[in-house]
Amino acid sequence: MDNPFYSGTVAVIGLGYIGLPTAVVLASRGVRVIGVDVNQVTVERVARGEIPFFEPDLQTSLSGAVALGNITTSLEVPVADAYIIAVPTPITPHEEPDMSHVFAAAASVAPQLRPGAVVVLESTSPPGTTEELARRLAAARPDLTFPGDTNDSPDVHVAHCPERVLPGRLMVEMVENNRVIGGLTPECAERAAELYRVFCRGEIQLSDATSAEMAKLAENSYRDINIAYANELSMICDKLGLDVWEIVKMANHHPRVNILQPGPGVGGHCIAVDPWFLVSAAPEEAVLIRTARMVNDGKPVHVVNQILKSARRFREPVIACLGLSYKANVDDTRESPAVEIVAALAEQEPTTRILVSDPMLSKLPAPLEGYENLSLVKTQDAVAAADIVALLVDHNQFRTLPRKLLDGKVIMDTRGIWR
Ligand code: SAJ
Repeated sequence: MDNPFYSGTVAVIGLGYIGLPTAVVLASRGVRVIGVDVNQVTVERVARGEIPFFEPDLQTSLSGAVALGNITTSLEVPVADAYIIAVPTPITPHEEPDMSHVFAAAASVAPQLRPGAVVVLESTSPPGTTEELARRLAAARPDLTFPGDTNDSPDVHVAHCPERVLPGRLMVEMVENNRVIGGLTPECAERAAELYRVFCRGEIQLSDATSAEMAKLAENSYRDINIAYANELSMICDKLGLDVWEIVKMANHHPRVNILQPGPGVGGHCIAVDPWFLVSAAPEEAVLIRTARMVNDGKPVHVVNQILKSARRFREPVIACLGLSYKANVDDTRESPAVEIVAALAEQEPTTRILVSDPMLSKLPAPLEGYENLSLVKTQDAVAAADIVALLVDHNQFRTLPRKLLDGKVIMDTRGIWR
């Protein structure tokens, strides 16, 4: 209990998929947390103890933290002992990193800094971002010392601590995963590590900020490349009339082979985005990384073409699309290949009825609104009315669907769960 952060205040900037669980975990350990977001609805809902998105165990933990009085929310960045920046780092339409949210957060943190403060960037960022963040803070606060300004301990410590948690297992992995913490100086890394030791039971590896940024990008690019390999195999198998799931299962019996699962494409706000940061940082060198992105981005088009090929066998085909989220058992539809596939079908076949079902969603996501041939219905109704059933997400509810409902239908199982 000698950790200074137990008696301090931590501001978490960004109450999204990473910031909110981080704020909740800190608050449930007794730290006073102020969650900051630019979205007024989020700020109000979290203050009332309501989660803005589904994640197992998040609701219980948030309710507990609110009841303890350890978490409050604000639209403004307060004065705090530590600041964790967990804001989105998307890509532009030209696949360049868009760091505007990080630098806007830095601009709002700067006026509140006091000597002794720690600033941690959690958002996945291109190499060099944490250094740039510190430069901007220093420019805004010439009255304070920053890492590199002095041989003594600076007034403000700055570090990068990339998140590694898997949506669907956030609350478990937040506590149990090992973490990398890269400081602008070793002392910065150590100060930030102190903060994360409040809740992190995994090993904390200390490094420099740019190496920590690079390590995170290497992790997500590694996964993207491996999924691309599975997706490329699936397209080769489609061409050759082979069962890719059987092939992957056989190949994985080799002691040093572990091929991932093919799917309809790669979605989410991490794997489909982060590798582009490396492509942007080293365009000539990142050949494999760019190619993997293109293979995975090409997979939804392949699935659409397969569905349309089957649809031509019917005079007035009805297509059921099961699942819209980017992966199983989450309600997040960001960069979802399923959404892309359904939108392309609705667009390309305006007279074909498309019935969509996702037990995790109560309404169609924005990109699918306004199509007259598209409706969100119950799974069993969608399947019963359909000629073609396209399984796009491997939600548990779809795994347990009675198989006899599928009799006589053309099945396009992009996740291989009904084999
Ligand atoms: N997918 C496949 N086949 C597979 C595995 C995944 O098609 O065998 C697809 C999923 O359906 C989904 C996409 O890939 O569309 C990404 O899903 P995921 O479960 O692989 O990863 P995310 O995006 O939910 O979380 C990743 C994780 N990174 C790694 O596993 C290296 C997580 O640890 C990170 O914290 C997260 O990105 C992040 O925020 O960076």
